[in-house]
Amino acid sequence: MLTIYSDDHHLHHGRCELIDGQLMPCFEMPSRADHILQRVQAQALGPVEPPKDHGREPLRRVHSDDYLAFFEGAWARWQAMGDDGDLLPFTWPARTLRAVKPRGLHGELGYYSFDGGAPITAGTWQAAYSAAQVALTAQAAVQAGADSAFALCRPPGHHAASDLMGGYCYLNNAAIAAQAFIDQGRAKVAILDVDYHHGNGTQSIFYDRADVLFTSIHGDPADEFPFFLGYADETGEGAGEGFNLNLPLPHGSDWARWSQALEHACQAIAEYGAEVLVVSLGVDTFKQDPISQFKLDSPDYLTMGARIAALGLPTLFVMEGGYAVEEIGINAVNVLEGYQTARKEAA
Ligand code: OKP
Ligand code: ZN
Repeated sequence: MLTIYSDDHHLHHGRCELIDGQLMPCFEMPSRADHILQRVQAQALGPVEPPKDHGREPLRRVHSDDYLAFFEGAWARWQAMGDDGDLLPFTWPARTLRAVKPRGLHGELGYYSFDGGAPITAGTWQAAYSAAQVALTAQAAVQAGADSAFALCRPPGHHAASDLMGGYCYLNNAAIAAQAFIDQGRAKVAILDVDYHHGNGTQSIFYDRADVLFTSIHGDPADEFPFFLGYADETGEGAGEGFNLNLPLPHGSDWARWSQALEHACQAIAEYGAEVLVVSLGVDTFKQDPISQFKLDSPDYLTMGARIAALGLPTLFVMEGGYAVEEIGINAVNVLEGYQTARKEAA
């Protein structure tokens, strides 16, 4: 399987995040992608290639122009104010307030975010832009006929909505790739989001559309980030009614329980008649993940990959979360190896 990877992710290294009442070093750190790349190479998964630049246009198909302009320019504005720490929002247009767009940097940042988990640093735009190009380059390989490809994206993307950053995410790599498949002539694209957290950004981008089916298995938002989206009764709206499937699971869910939800999601994808599959691949479902509450073990990821392969669809894997840094490479690449082995046996 081809892997697309860019070193540019090193340009994004947030200093700290607020979690459980404490300032902690960011869990979403550069060594995550480094470990995955090392494992891809150690297991000889396949060639590793840099991204091609597909430009800004495919990003504009998913994100608003004003959001992209704000994100690209935010660091320079922050610097001009004489600051060089991480730029973080601290006020949001919650209930009783108005979602007007303020003029100043901090107001605008609150307008374009939904939490304080997405710091902007000097290199964040470039890292996120390159991650989107990683996704688009891997997408192009699948569109050109490859059975599968792995977009080793960092920062992740599935929490980012059309004009909102949050949850470590800025540009929605998986959504940008799914939209590229549509724009290149695919009629039905399925997204399977196996990250521990609900992919609220991806859901919102495709919520009123029938050409992209969004399915997600995640920690019950009643108890888990992002809290305000990801419930089972969110089934889509308008033309998209019936094309959004949320499968929330309780804290402590293990492979026995998780794999039932995977079966459910896979059946929905098969019934939908998808032509191509985008997997939002988070491995923060791992039992030792420091911020998550599922109990999957490393061998389970091989089985996960094999079940995804049984769908028989061209598949683009897009890296999302996973914070047990020592094991992230083993777990992520296990999914890809499980997939690849099953596809070879089926051929
Ligand atoms: C991203 B992905 C506030 C952050 C709260 C956010 C978790 C984001 C997970 N400091 N936690 O889905 O793995
Ligand atoms: Zn996650």
